[in-house]
Amino acid sequence: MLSGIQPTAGSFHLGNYLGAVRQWVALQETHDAFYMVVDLHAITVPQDPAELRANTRLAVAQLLAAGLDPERCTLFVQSHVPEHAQLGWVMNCLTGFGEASRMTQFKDKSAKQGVDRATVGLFTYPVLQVADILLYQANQVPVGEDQRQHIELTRDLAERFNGRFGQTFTVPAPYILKETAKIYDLQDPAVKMSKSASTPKGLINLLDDPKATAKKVKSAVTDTDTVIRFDAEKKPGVSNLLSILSTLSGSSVEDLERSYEGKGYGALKTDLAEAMVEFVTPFRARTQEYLDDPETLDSILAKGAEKARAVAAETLAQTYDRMGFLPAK
Ligand code: AQP
Repeated sequence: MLSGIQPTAGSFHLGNYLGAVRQWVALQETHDAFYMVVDLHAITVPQDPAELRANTRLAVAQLLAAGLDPERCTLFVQSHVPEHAQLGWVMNCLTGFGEASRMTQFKDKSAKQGVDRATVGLFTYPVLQVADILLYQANQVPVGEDQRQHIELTRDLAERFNGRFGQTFTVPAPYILKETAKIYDLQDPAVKMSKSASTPKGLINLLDDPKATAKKVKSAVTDTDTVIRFDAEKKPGVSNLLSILSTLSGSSVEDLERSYEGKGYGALKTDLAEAMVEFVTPFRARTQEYLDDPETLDSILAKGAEKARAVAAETLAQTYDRMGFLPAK
């Protein structure tokens, strides 16, 4: 099991948490799990060095606050394991230019920046992601729906390499939970909640002031109907709120629909705002505790990098050998 998260946003948003990190916490109990903060991916767009450093520690603190346990999983920073960049180059040489050009995340992100400003790194970041996954021989990758195409690319490249050079890589599958595959913008429930595309009112950052979070929930866009029912097509706003509340409260969407029969949207929003505040208040406090102890954070990361490198180095050595690189004496 392998997954990663970018350190770019500062605070994780609700989509990151429900779509990915929450699953990471559950899966560390049942899988040999590798989780990383992907700083190499972060530099596909310009970064201020001091901010990147601070945001990387902040991302690690949030992952620990969310419940990752370094005794149960391998938690590390991508740049601490140079094999990522090394296998990334190999995978670049196996990827067709047209194939990489079809990645919709690149198209969306480069369109936002303007093609002339987009970097070659942004263009090939899905290929680096392929290397991230294959290095650990991961068979499952817990991600949100937006990453499905990249997992498909990973499968294609793993099969291509195995076909050409002999069985080397495990072919992974995406692990995407239907209920939280895509959390939508609270103000525009037709699009995913995203740090770069959402307006501040549509985006819930986990480290925001809980009062501001409650306010955003209460002003979420719904519809002119009054019935609380899950219908992603006709009632995207209400359905989004139901999905979020269902995951946070542990009640099924059907049970929630039943319990809100005859009640208005106000009741749903009030309960969701409460559930959010209940979740983010201790999360913020725990994140701060980890940030206040950078030595512990750094020692967790050092141990994580050591464990990750042991696996990554073995896969890379095997890959180089299969491709015909001379061994370094
Ligand atoms: N809205 C979402 N719903 C469900 N899952 C989501 N993820 C992101 N947004 C949603 C999942 O979060 C994990 C980490 O993603 P990332 O580090 O790549 O963050 P991101 O994709 O950069 O987040 P954004 O907000 O989507 O960034 P921009 O706006 O730059 O594209 C991934 O597993 C992702 O699927």
